Amino acid sequence: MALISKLFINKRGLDKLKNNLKGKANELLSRTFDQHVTLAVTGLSRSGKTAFITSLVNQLINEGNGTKLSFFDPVHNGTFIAAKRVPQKHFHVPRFDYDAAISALTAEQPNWPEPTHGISELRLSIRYQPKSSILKYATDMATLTLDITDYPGEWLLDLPMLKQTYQQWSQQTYDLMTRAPRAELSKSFLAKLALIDPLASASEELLGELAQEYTALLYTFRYDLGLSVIQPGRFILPGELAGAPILEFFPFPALASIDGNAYQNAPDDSFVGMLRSRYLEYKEQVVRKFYREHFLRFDRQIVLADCLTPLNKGRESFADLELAMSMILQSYSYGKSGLFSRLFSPKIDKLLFCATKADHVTPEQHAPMVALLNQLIHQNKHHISYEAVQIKTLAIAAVKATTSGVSKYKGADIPVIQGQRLAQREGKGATEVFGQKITVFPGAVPNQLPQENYWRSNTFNFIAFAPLSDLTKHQCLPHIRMDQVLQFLLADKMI
Ligand SMILES: Nc1nc2c(ncn2[C@@H]2O[C@H](COP(=O)(O)OP(=O)(O)OP(=O)(O)O)[C@@H](O)[C@H]2O)c(=O)[nH]1
Ligand SMILES: [Mg+2]
Repeated sequence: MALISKLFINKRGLDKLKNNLKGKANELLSRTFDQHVTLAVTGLSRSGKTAFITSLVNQLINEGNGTKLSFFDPVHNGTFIAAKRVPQKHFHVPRFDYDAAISALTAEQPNWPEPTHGISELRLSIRYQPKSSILKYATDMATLTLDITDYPGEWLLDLPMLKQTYQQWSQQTYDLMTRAPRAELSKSFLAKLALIDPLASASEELLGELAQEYTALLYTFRYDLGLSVIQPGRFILPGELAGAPILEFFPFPALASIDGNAYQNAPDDSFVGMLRSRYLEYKEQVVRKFYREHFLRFDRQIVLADCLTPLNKGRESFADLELAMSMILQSYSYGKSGLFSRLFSPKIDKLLFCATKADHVTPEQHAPMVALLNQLIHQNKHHISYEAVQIKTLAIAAVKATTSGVSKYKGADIPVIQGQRLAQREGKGATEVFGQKITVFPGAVPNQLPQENYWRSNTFNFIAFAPLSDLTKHQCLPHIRMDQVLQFLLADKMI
């Protein structure tokens, strides 16, 4: 009897041990197979990065609470379990302030999140039931760790500088500053430069003043004229470099007229010597460093583009967006001839372009929005060969601020949107909400790059809307196609 019970205990013990071991093995296996994705979100200032990340996080952590993610397979198939915020990976990178953003959107008097000025990070841990991958044999529950990075698209505008000498960059910038729409505003700055002997010994004070003037011009180009090509990008979005001398340089156009030898041998303390060394330092310590420390670890990239604001501002603003997009795209130009792949070895495998703020137009305009963004992207296709990178384009609204419907006008049905008007001082951070509710047809979006006749008869009327007023923190934000965003970016990692 004693022997039988001993055997029994042993058998029980053995089973326990086996189960324990199996559990440990499963844990080990699932840890080995746990997925990790580093998602980078970029776009020029005001393109909608903060709203996008806030909505993406909000949709995932509140899944099940009013979520409309029907095109996101893990939710549609019921394999999504839950998502939560966990401490981010890099403690030296500022935290993405989700709480401030969601508080602004869900306040009694709702408002858009404040503009941000640099890089930030946030980590989500997403639990799901593996159904198709090898993981299903090991565990009932797997984790996808998602690192999200927000960084200014302006920083990507600097990539082309890496292949330019200070002389070449000066010339190119000068060409831009002497053409409409920048020429008029640049006149007085360029006149001051014309009085300086580039080889004379530099006054640091004058150099600092002129750098400030150049920076002020860049702010005006961006926020008053609505232009997109701002170089160097850090001058208006310095991040942690605000006030550092590395940001105190500017283009010096007179260089074309000085002798090549004199330029090469210009002493370090001459005007041109000092400008040149700051330019070189900027390329090394700022541009190259950003690509090395951040860009190279991104797995998937979302590029947000607000095409509607430049369309509303007019031809020059739109043409500048075209140029900026082609500069930004150089960072994803992975073909063998691409500048980027010659300098670095990126690993991005999915690239999503989103035309943001789609709730500003009536739904049938979303297809033209996508077509327009595709043209902006593909006009550069002859230099770009996206080897091994999957690309998608979507028209989205991260936080939908309007409702759409149909209205009668002169006996005919016309599509309209309705929302609460917002008066906004772009770029300065201050926003003011008007209570006025309006119903409008904002106009048609051209489905290709607008030609001369479009600008002559342009009736597009972009209206800034306030966020809807009945949003709450623990419910999902209303959106357009954020589920398709999640499907493209994450679904293949959650099978
Ligand atoms: N209606 C609507 N407006 C949006 C949406 N996303 C952004 N906006 C508007 O665009 C503005 C800029 O959005 P942000 O998310 O702050 O843009 P950002 O790219 O983070 O801007 P910076 O931090 O300045 O670089 C907001 O203040 C809103 O007015 C959207 O989905 N719908
Ligand atoms: Mg932001």
